[in-house]
Amino acid sequence: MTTASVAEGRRLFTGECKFVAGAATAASIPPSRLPEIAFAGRSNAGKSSLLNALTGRKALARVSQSPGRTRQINFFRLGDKLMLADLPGYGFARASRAEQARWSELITDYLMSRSNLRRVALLIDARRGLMASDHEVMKLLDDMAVSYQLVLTKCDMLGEDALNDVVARVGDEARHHKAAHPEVYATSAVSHRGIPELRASLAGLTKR
Ligand SMILES: Nc1nc2c(ncn2[C@@H]2O[C@H](COP(=O)(O)OP(=O)(O)OP(=O)(O)O)[C@@H](O)[C@H]2O)c(=O)[nH]1
Ligand SMILES: [Mg+2]
Repeated sequence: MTTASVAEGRRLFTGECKFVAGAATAASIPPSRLPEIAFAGRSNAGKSSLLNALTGRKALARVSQSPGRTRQINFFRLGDKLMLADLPGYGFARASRAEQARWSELITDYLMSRSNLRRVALLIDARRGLMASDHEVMKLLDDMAVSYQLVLTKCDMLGEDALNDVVARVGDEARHHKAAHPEVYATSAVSHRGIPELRASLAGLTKR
C-alpha cells in the first residue's frame, strides 16, 4: 500500500457520488458498463455503514435500526469511474422461506448478469466471525467464480487480541476458498480503521 494509492482511493471515494437506482427485481437492475464492486453480508453486518464511511457521507446508504431492512440492491456511481452495489442482507433469522428464495434469485441473477463486476466485498461482523449463512454465500461465490474479499466490520467493538484472533481465523478460511482473495481487511465505520486501505485496494480494481 503506497501513499499514492491511498490518496487515489480517497479521491475516488470522496469525490462525486450519486444514487443511481434501487432494484428489487432482476429486471430493474440498471445496465452499466462501469467497473463495479458489490457489498454483501448478513443483515446487520454493517454494509450501509461501511458504504457511508468509504464515501465519507453521513447518509448515502440508509443505516438500519432493525436488521434486514435493505431489501433491494442499491446502486451508487462514483463519478464515471466505479459503480457500488449495496446488496440486501442475508441470514436474517426472521426472514420467511419466500423472502430467502427471493434473495437467492435476485443475487444469483445479479451475479450471473454482471460482467463488469470486479469484486464482491463480503462483510463479516468481527464480533461474530463466519456463520453458517456466510459459508453458504462463500460457496455460491466460489461456484460462480466471482472474486470476493472478506472485510471485517465493527472492529472498534473488539480489543486488539480478539481482533487479531478473528483476522487470523477468517484469513485461514479465506485461503481455503478458491474465489476468495487471501487478504482480510479489518474495518470500522466508527473509528474509520482500515477505511483508507480498503479504498486504495478497491480503487486499484478500476484499472483492470
Ligand atoms: N460500533 C459499530 N457499529 C456499527 C459499525 N457499522 C455498523 N454498525 C451498526 O450496526 C447496525 C447495522 O448497520 P447497517 O450499516 O445498517 O448494516 P447493514 O448490513 O446495512 O444492515 P441491513 O441493510 O439491514 O442488512 C447499525 O446499528 C450500525 O450503527 C461499526 O463499524 N462499528
Ligand atoms: Mg443496509
